[in-house]
Amino acid sequence: MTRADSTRDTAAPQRRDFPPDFRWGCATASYQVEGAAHADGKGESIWDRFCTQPGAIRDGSSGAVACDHFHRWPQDLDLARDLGVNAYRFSVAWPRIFPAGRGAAPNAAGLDFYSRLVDGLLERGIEPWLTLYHWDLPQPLQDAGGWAARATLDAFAAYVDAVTRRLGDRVKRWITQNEPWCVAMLGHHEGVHAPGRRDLATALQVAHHVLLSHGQALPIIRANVPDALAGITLSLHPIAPAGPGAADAAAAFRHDGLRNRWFLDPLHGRGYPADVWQRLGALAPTVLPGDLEAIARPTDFLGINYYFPEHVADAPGHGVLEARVVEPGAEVERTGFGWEVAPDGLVRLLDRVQRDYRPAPIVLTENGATYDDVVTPDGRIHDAERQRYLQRHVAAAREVLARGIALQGYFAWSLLDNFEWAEGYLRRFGLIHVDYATQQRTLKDSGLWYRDFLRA
Ligand code: GCO
Repeated sequence: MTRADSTRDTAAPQRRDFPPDFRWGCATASYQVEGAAHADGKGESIWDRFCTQPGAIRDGSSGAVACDHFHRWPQDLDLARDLGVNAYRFSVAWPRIFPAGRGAAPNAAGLDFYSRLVDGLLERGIEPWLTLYHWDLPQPLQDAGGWAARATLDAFAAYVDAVTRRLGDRVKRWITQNEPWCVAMLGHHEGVHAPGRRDLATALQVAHHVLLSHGQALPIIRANVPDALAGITLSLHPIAPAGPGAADAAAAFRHDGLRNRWFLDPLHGRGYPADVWQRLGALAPTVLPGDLEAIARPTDFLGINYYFPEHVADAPGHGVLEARVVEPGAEVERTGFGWEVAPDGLVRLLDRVQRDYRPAPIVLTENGATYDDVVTPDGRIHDAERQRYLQRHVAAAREVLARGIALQGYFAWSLLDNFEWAEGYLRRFGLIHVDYATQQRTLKDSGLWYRDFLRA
C-alpha cells in the first residue's frame, strides 16, 4: 500500500461518506445464538449431534442454550435498534421448519417463531436479511448422506419453498447459503465442523451440491417472492505468495483455486477452474448435465464475508495443491484467533473480485474480530482492539466505494457474543457482551462506537 492509501484507510470514516441507502447491519446465525435446542418441535441438527462428540468443541460446550435468543429476541432486537442498524442478518434453523429434514408439512411453530422475529424487525425499522442455510442441517438428512447425497437437494428445495411462502411477504433479502467452503472443507475434509468428516472427495461433492442447492433455490425464491433480491454468501480471502519467487506465486494461484475460484468461477458461469480440476483427478465431484447452468443463474447481490488474507508457499508433496498457508511474521497485527488484521486486504479482495468477475453488487455480509475483552469492575466492556478493527474495515469499505465498486452494505459479525463453532464460547465476536451465566447483555465499547458512527 502506498502512504496515500494508508492515510485514506485510517482517516476516521463517517456515515455520510456512504450512500444514504447503504445497508448497515449486524449478523448472527441460528445455531450460534438461538439455543432452545428442542423448543416447539425442533429436530436435531448436525451441530446438536457434533457437539456431543468428545473433543469436538474446545470447551466441551454446545449451542443448546447459547444466547437463548429464541426466548430473548425482543430484547436483542431492541439492542440492535438502539445501535441504529437498518438491516439485520439472521439465519433460519432448518430443523425448526422440518424437524426430520423433510416431510409432508412444515412445523407451524417453527415458522411462527421466525414470523414473529421478522415482524419484530420490521416494527423496529430494521430490514430482515434471511440466510436459509447457516450450517444446521437436520441430522436425519445427514444420516441419509447429508450434503454429499443428491437427495438432500430436494429436501432443501422443499424447505426453501416453505420458508419463502411463509415469510416472503415481509422478507425481501434472501441469502441461500453461507460459506460453502466452510461447509465443505471444515465439515467434510478437515473434520473440525459438523458433521466431522475427513475425506476430500466427499468435501468436493458437498461443495458442488451446496452450490447447486443455491442455484436451485433461486427460482423458488423468485416464484414465491417476486420482489425478492437473492444471493449467496462466500467466505473469500485475498491470497498472496509468501515469498518473491515464481514457485510461491504459482502455489498461491493453486491455493486460490480451491479457496476462491472454485466457488466464484461456477457462480459466474465459468464452470470449475480447469487447473484445480485436473489436479484433483479422481477426487473431482460428479457434476450432472444442467448443474453448472443452475449454479450460474443470475443473482441480485454477492455476499462476501471478509476476515483475513492468506500467504501461501510452494509445498511439494503437501496435499493435492502442493501449497501451504504460511503464518505471517510476528510483526503482523492479529486478532485473538491469530487472524491477520488487514483492512487493505478487503480493498485488494474486492478489487480483484470486481476485476475478474464483474459480479452483482457486493454486500459485506460479515466482518469482525475476536479479542479477549476487558471487563472492568463497574461492568463496562472495553474492547478497543475490536473497535479499531471495525473502524479500519469500515474505512476500507469507503475506499472500496471510492474505487467505483458497487458495495451496498456492511454487516458486523456479530450482534452478540455467541457460540463460535468448534471454539465454543472461548471466542467472543460480539458488539454486545453476553454473560452466559446470567444471559445479561452489555454493550461493548465497539458497540458504542458503531452506534455513534451510525447516529452521526
Ligand atoms: C461465518 C461464520 C460465522 C463465524 C464467524 C467468526 O459465516 O463465517 O460462520 O458464523 O462465527 O465467521 O468465525
